[in-house]
Amino acid sequence: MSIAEISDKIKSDFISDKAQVMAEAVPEAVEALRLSYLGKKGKLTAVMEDLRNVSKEDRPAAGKAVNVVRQFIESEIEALKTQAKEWEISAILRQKPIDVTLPVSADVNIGSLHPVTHMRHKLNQVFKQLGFTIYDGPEIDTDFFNFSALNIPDHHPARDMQDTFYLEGSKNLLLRTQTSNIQIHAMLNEKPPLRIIAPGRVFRCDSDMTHTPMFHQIEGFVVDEGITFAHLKGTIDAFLKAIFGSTLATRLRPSFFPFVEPGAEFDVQCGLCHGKGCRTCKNTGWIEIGGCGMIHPNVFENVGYDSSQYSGFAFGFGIDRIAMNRFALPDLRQLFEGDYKFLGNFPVNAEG
Ligand code: 2NL
Repeated sequence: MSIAEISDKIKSDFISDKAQVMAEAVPEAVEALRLSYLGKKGKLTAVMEDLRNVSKEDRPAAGKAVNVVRQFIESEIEALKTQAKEWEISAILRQKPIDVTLPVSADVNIGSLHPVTHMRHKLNQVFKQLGFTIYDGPEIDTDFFNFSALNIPDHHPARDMQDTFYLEGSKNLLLRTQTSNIQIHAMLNEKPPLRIIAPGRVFRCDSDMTHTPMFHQIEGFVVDEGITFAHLKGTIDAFLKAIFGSTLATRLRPSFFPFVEPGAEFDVQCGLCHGKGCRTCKNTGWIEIGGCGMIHPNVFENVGYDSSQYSGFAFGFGIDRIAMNRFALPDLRQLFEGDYKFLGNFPVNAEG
């Protein structure tokens, strides 16, 4: 046989050997195939060596024939190597199937809600159940929405620079000192009947163990025909029992706020001593929560509501203080220092 004929024979042998390898689909078979054709003792290597024995005039044609087959086999082997990598991966997958239904490792730190966020969610949920809608408003507002509309007189101490953050160079723009500004916006935008809560950040020039310059508040109000103090009392009692526990008593004490008449402060029985008196309630048996009252007719007038047709009640309290009480925190400021180690002590998630 001539070199060209031998080369052709090797090529057709290779094609059937390759088919065999493809059928086996084992990565090692590819290397074995390569060695048996292109290795030191390979079939094609042997033919290349035989070229030396071919006469000078026939050698170029014979060499060309061998080379064509060699290039063919080399490129086929390269393609098989790529294929072998896939076989390798499928072999691994067959050996160790990955169970995608397994739970994530227990020591992954998924974090938790900030105590104030948790409390805010909880309060929103309770008030939603009582039929309230959540309303939002601006943290920077004008004197009208924060003070005048609320019947706070021009020379009230709350308007003092020492208590309120005014924007630089402004006597009119300020950081709201309570979320009541939201209620004024709501009353100007909507018509009664209204049942709204306004949660948000508020700002006051104050900082010590029990005061931070920024804190969180919820104010709520109801406006309709025939709203009485009894509705106020029932609502306060219902939400305090939902947050602090249904076995604790609640009470109202007469108090004064310019935006309500009559006004009151509300307390819940101390959950630690059940009213007996302890350090947390300073031996009074009660925890002070917030203020409330019947909306002052002047406030209605300021937003264009007819106070002979409508009446309403309003209330306000700090979210942070409630979080402090529920989580037994000694220092309010800890809530806003952003210390991961501290916050990690309160592993509450969205379900509470
Ligand atoms: C507090 C203050 C109170 C209100 C808030 C209110 C809002 C409007 C009209 C009338 Cl728009 N009143 N809010 C009323 C009484 C007390 O609480 O945060 N005390 C701790």
